Amino acid sequence: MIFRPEKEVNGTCDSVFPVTGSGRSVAEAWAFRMNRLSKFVLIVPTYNERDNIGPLIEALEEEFRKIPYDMNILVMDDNSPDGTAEIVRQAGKNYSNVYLITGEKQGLGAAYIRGMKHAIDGMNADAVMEMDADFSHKPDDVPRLIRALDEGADFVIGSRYVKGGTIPHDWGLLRQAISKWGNIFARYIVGLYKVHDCTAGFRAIRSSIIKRIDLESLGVQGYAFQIALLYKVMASGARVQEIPVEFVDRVKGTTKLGFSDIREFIIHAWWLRFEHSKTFVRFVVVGASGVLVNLGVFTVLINSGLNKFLASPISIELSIISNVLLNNFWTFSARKTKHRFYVKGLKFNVVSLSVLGISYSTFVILNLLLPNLALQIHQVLGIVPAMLANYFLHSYWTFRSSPE
Ligand SMILES: Nc1nc2c(ncn2[C@@H]2O[C@H](COP(=O)(O)OP(=O)(O)O)[C@@H](O)[C@H]2O)c(=O)[nH]1
Ligand SMILES: [Mg+2]
Repeated sequence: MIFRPEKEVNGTCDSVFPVTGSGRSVAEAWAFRMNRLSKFVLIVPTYNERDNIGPLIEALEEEFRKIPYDMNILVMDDNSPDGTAEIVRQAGKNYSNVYLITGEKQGLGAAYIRGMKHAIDGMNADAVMEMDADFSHKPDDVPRLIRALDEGADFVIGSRYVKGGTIPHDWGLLRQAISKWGNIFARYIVGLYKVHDCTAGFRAIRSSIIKRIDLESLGVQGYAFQIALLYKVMASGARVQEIPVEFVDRVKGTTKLGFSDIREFIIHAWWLRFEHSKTFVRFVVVGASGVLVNLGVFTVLINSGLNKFLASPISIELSIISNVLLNNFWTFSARKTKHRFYVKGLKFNVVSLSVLGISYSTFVILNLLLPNLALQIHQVLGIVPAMLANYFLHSYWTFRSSPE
């Protein structure tokens, strides 16, 4: 259901921006660019935020007075049982730029997808913003995000993990771990390593960028939406910029982040990796061929009477050599690295030796702990940690692309 307040308010906005060095007020400088962006829709998803949403709307309206654009708030409320929607309806009577869409609870991502489609197709927004309702994202940071967009970025992230950005100092270890690991997954599993805060829900995005993407096909319901959207916009070549923000812990209400969101996030991260990464698929194929080389050589060597503690590292070494040759000339062949060949060679050797160490120590430990298992099983189990270490070290160090 879409609610539109009937009362119209004249949307004049007195600028409180200081005068810049050039003698032109920032508001004038912004207005200069009005032909590019003019209508903004700030989307706020809510589920049981009755104590936060009223004050947030007030605080945002206060900020909007400093921004010389057509600023609007679209609250996406999933039929919160606590009556959040009623508070938004009341606010809509005072402010003509407050909109509300209610619906069944399907998750944070589903709410954003519906909200963005309505903002762009139904309200003709030039840009949309994402913002939590719980004051974790400070309303007075909104102008900074808009300005970065205005200055040329396509996708601005209010980031906790760039220099100057912060997370709450009293955040529990579990909450910190979820946030940090979410970003580690997004950066190193999905491959978004150029962005430091991939899971942030404080963003300003040009509508033209979202129009390039089929929101319906993102295939996410919950918090995984943040990485799914970021992945697609980066793949489409959007200019992404992070600006530092202080993330404040909510004072009222409770977090809605649930186990099903975390599960969807992890599965989706791997899905994006598999679906889109030719590199990783090639790496897995090369890895499988390495397993065959490793086990084949190992079996031949022990059958010909060689001591198992010698046969193991020799076969590991041979499989590493075959893997790295294939990875260099096939898996990572498209990567342009600025390093000279000998630097790559040196890095390659360091990685190989550590991987050999990991694989061989696993073999020796398993041999001592579980002497009744077949030797081949010890040898294979040694491959698993080695393969992961091998991929990440080579992908993010040896064969890392140089920045353009
Ligand atoms: N519409 C809608 N909003 C949601 C849903 N889940 C969370 N939210 C809102 O999304 C924002 C972020 O959620 P929050 O619980 O603060 O997550 P956290 O900051 O990661 O702990 C808040 O404004 C929530 O009310 C949902 O399923 N539907
Ligand atoms: Mg929150």
